[in-house]
Amino acid sequence: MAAKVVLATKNPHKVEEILAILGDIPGIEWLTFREISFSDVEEVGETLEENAVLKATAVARETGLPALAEDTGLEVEALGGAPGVRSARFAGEDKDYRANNEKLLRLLEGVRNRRARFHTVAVLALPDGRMWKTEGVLKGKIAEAPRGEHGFGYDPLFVPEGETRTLAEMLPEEKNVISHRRRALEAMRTILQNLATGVILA
Ligand code: ITT
Repeated sequence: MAAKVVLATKNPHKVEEILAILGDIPGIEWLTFREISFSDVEEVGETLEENAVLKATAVARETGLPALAEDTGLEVEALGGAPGVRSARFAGEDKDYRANNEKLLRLLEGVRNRRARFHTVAVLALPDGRMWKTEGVLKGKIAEAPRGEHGFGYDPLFVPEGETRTLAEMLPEEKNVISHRRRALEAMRTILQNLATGVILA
Protein backbone atom coordinates (compact mmCIF):
# COMPACT_ATOMS: atom_id res chain seq x y z
CA MET A 1 0.00 0.00 0.00
CA ALA A 2 1.30 3.46 -0.91
CA ALA A 3 2.28 5.94 1.80
CA LYS A 4 0.00 8.97 1.65
CA VAL A 5 1.67 12.40 1.91
CA VAL A 6 -0.28 15.67 1.94
CA LEU A 7 1.03 18.65 -0.04
CA ALA A 8 0.47 21.43 2.47
CA THR A 9 -0.10 24.32 0.07
CA LYS A 10 -3.13 25.87 -1.58
CA ASN A 11 -1.07 27.53 -4.32
CA PRO A 12 -1.87 25.56 -7.53
CA HIS A 13 1.39 26.72 -9.21
CA LYS A 14 3.38 25.24 -6.37
CA VAL A 15 1.38 21.99 -6.48
CA GLU A 16 2.16 21.62 -10.17
CA GLU A 17 5.87 22.26 -9.70
CA ILE A 18 6.20 20.02 -6.63
CA LEU A 19 4.45 17.11 -8.37
CA ALA A 20 6.65 17.58 -11.45
CA ILE A 21 9.71 17.30 -9.19
CA LEU A 22 8.72 14.59 -6.67
CA GLY A 23 5.64 12.99 -8.23
CA ASP A 24 7.63 10.02 -9.56
CA ILE A 25 8.67 8.47 -6.22
CA PRO A 26 7.33 4.88 -6.18
CA GLY A 27 5.13 4.12 -3.20
CA ILE A 28 4.15 7.72 -2.41
CA GLU A 29 0.56 8.80 -3.03
CA TRP A 30 0.36 12.60 -3.02
CA LEU A 31 -2.80 14.22 -1.70
CA THR A 32 -3.28 17.87 -2.71
CA PHE A 33 -5.92 20.36 -1.58
CA ARG A 34 -8.05 18.94 -4.39
CA GLU A 35 -8.19 15.50 -2.73
CA ILE A 36 -8.10 16.37 0.98
CA SER A 37 -9.28 19.40 2.90
CA PHE A 38 -7.18 21.24 5.47
CA SER A 39 -7.41 24.66 7.10
CA ASP A 40 -5.48 27.72 5.99
CA VAL A 41 -2.42 28.31 8.13
CA GLU A 42 -1.53 31.86 9.07
CA GLU A 43 2.06 32.56 8.06
CA VAL A 44 3.04 34.51 11.15
CA GLY A 45 6.66 33.30 11.27
CA GLU A 46 9.60 35.70 11.02
CA THR A 47 11.57 33.35 8.76
CA LEU A 48 10.93 31.02 5.82
CA GLU A 49 11.81 28.09 8.07
CA GLU A 50 9.32 29.09 10.77
CA ASN A 51 6.53 29.41 8.20
CA ALA A 52 7.36 26.10 6.52
CA VAL A 53 7.33 24.39 9.94
CA LEU A 54 4.01 26.06 10.84
CA LYS A 55 2.36 24.90 7.61
CA ALA A 56 3.71 21.32 7.63
CA THR A 57 3.05 20.63 11.31
CA ALA A 58 -0.46 22.12 11.29
CA VAL A 59 -1.52 20.10 8.25
CA ALA A 60 0.09 16.88 9.55
CA ARG A 61 -1.75 17.30 12.84
CA GLU A 62 -5.09 18.12 11.21
CA THR A 63 -5.03 15.33 8.62
CA GLY A 64 -3.18 12.70 10.66
CA LEU A 65 -0.86 12.15 7.66
CA PRO A 66 2.72 13.16 6.78
CA ALA A 67 2.66 16.65 5.27
CA LEU A 68 5.16 18.45 3.03
CA ALA A 69 5.21 22.25 3.04
CA GLU A 70 7.59 24.83 1.67
CA ASP A 71 8.01 28.55 2.09
CA THR A 72 9.76 30.55 -0.60
CA GLY A 73 11.09 34.10 -0.63
CA LEU A 74 12.78 36.37 -3.13
CA GLU A 75 15.79 38.02 -1.47
CA VAL A 76 17.07 41.14 -3.22
CA GLU A 77 20.56 42.26 -2.20
CA ALA A 78 20.04 46.01 -2.73
CA LEU A 79 16.89 45.83 -0.58
CA GLY A 80 18.66 44.16 2.34
CA GLY A 81 17.05 40.78 1.59
CA ALA A 82 13.47 42.08 1.06
CA PRO A 83 10.83 41.05 0.22
CA GLY A 84 12.09 37.72 1.68
CA VAL A 85 9.62 36.09 4.04
CA ARG A 86 7.05 38.74 3.02
CA SER A 87 7.26 37.93 -0.72
CA ALA A 88 3.60 36.87 -1.08
CA ARG A 89 2.22 40.07 0.47
CA PHE A 90 4.90 42.57 -0.60
CA ALA A 91 2.41 45.05 -2.11
CA GLY A 92 -0.52 44.25 0.19
CA GLU A 93 -2.57 41.45 1.71
CA ASP A 94 -4.21 40.07 -1.42
CA LYS A 95 -1.20 38.24 -2.98
CA ASP A 96 -1.38 40.12 -6.28
CA TYR A 97 1.61 39.01 -8.40
CA ARG A 98 1.45 41.99 -10.76
CA ALA A 99 1.33 44.55 -7.93
CA ASN A 100 4.27 42.81 -6.21
CA ASN A 101 6.34 42.93 -9.39
CA GLU A 102 5.51 46.60 -10.00
CA LYS A 103 6.52 47.50 -6.46
CA LEU A 104 9.80 45.64 -6.83
CA LEU A 105 10.64 47.42 -10.09
CA ARG A 106 9.77 50.78 -8.55
CA LEU A 107 12.07 50.19 -5.58
CA LEU A 108 14.90 49.18 -7.93
CA GLU A 109 14.53 52.12 -10.33
CA GLY A 110 18.02 53.44 -11.06
CA VAL A 111 19.62 50.76 -8.86
CA ARG A 112 22.59 49.08 -10.58
CA ASN A 113 22.98 46.16 -8.18
CA ARG A 114 20.19 43.81 -9.34
CA ARG A 115 21.53 40.69 -7.58
CA ALA A 116 18.86 38.50 -5.98
CA ARG A 117 18.10 34.92 -5.03
CA PHE A 118 15.10 32.70 -4.58
CA HIS A 119 15.26 30.77 -1.32
CA THR A 120 13.05 27.78 -0.50
CA VAL A 121 12.81 25.98 2.82
CA ALA A 122 10.91 22.68 2.70
CA VAL A 123 9.64 20.77 5.73
CA LEU A 124 8.24 17.24 5.94
CA ALA A 125 6.32 16.75 9.19
CA LEU A 126 4.78 13.60 10.64
CA PRO A 127 1.67 13.69 12.85
CA ASP A 128 3.80 12.60 15.85
CA GLY A 129 5.96 15.74 15.64
CA ARG A 130 9.04 14.36 13.86
CA MET A 131 10.21 16.58 10.99
CA TRP A 132 12.89 17.01 8.34
CA LYS A 133 14.03 20.32 6.79
CA THR A 134 15.85 21.04 3.55
CA GLU A 135 16.59 24.17 1.56
CA GLY A 136 17.41 25.31 -1.94
CA VAL A 137 18.70 28.54 -3.47
CA LEU A 138 18.69 29.91 -7.02
CA LYS A 139 20.93 32.92 -7.64
CA GLY A 140 20.20 35.50 -10.30
CA LYS A 141 19.26 39.07 -10.95
CA ILE A 142 16.18 41.24 -11.34
CA ALA A 143 15.36 42.28 -14.93
CA GLU A 144 14.50 45.87 -15.89
CA ALA A 145 10.98 44.86 -17.05
CA PRO A 146 8.80 41.73 -16.85
CA ARG A 147 9.22 39.15 -19.64
CA GLY A 148 7.53 35.80 -20.29
CA GLU A 149 4.24 34.07 -19.68
CA HIS A 150 5.21 30.88 -17.82
CA GLY A 151 5.56 30.25 -14.09
CA PHE A 152 4.11 32.56 -11.45
CA GLY A 153 4.94 35.22 -8.89
CA TYR A 154 8.26 36.98 -9.54
CA ASP A 155 9.26 34.64 -12.41
CA PRO A 156 8.85 37.35 -15.13
CA LEU A 157 11.45 39.49 -13.34
CA PHE A 158 14.02 36.85 -12.37
CA VAL A 159 16.98 35.98 -14.61
CA PRO A 160 18.94 33.00 -13.21
CA GLU A 161 22.75 33.20 -13.16
CA GLY A 162 24.21 32.14 -16.52
CA GLU A 163 20.89 32.76 -18.33
CA THR A 164 19.56 35.60 -20.45
CA ARG A 165 15.91 34.56 -20.16
CA THR A 166 13.67 35.15 -17.17
CA LEU A 167 12.19 32.11 -15.41
CA ALA A 168 8.86 33.02 -17.02
CA GLU A 169 10.45 32.73 -20.48
CA MET A 170 11.55 29.17 -19.76
CA LEU A 171 9.36 26.14 -20.20
CA PRO A 172 8.09 24.68 -16.90
CA GLU A 173 10.38 21.66 -17.34
CA GLU A 174 13.39 23.98 -17.77
CA LYS A 175 12.56 25.94 -14.60
CA ASN A 176 11.98 22.72 -12.68
CA VAL A 177 15.50 21.45 -13.46
CA ILE A 178 17.30 24.45 -11.93
CA SER A 179 14.87 26.00 -9.48
CA HIS A 180 15.24 26.76 -5.76
CA ARG A 181 12.20 24.50 -5.28
CA ARG A 182 13.91 21.65 -7.16
CA ARG A 183 17.02 21.96 -5.01
CA ALA A 184 15.09 21.97 -1.73
CA LEU A 185 12.79 19.12 -2.73
CA GLU A 186 15.46 16.93 -4.31
CA ALA A 187 17.18 16.92 -0.91
CA MET A 188 13.93 15.50 0.51
CA ARG A 189 13.82 12.56 -1.94
CA THR A 190 15.67 9.98 0.18
CA ILE A 191 13.54 10.76 3.21
CA LEU A 192 10.38 10.28 1.15
CA GLN A 193 11.76 7.02 -0.29
CA ASN A 194 12.36 5.82 3.28
CA LEU A 195 8.78 6.73 4.13
CA ALA A 196 7.54 4.84 1.06
CA THR A 197 9.47 1.68 1.93
CA GLY A 198 8.64 1.75 5.63
CA VAL A 199 12.21 2.52 6.81
CA ILE A 200 10.60 5.55 8.44
CA LEU A 201 7.29 4.59 10.04
CA ALA A 202 4.63 7.31 9.79
P1 ITT B 1 1.47 28.48 0.37
O1 ITT B 1 1.86 29.27 1.57
O2 ITT B 1 0.07 27.97 0.40
O3 ITT B 1 2.45 27.39 0.06
P2 ITT B 1 1.98 30.97 -1.02
O4 ITT B 1 1.71 31.47 -2.39
O5 ITT B 1 1.47 31.77 0.14
O6 ITT B 1 1.50 29.45 -0.92
P3 ITT B 1 4.64 31.51 -0.04
O7 ITT B 1 4.16 31.91 1.29
O8 ITT B 1 5.84 30.62 -0.11
O9 ITT B 1 3.52 30.76 -0.89
O10 ITT B 1 4.79 32.85 -0.88
C1 ITT B 1 5.85 33.12 -1.59
C2 ITT B 1 5.54 34.12 -2.67
O11 ITT B 1 6.77 34.21 -3.36
C3 ITT B 1 4.50 33.66 -3.70
O12 ITT B 1 3.24 34.18 -3.48
C4 ITT B 1 5.11 34.20 -4.99
O13 ITT B 1 4.77 35.56 -5.13
C5 ITT B 1 6.58 34.11 -4.73
N1 ITT B 1 7.15 32.86 -5.23
C6 ITT B 1 7.27 31.67 -4.57
N2 ITT B 1 7.85 30.75 -5.36
C7 ITT B 1 8.11 31.35 -6.52
C8 ITT B 1 8.69 30.94 -7.74
O14 ITT B 1 9.11 29.69 -7.92
N3 ITT B 1 8.80 31.83 -8.72
C9 ITT B 1 8.36 33.10 -8.57
N4 ITT B 1 7.79 33.58 -7.46
C10 ITT B 1 7.66 32.72 -6.44
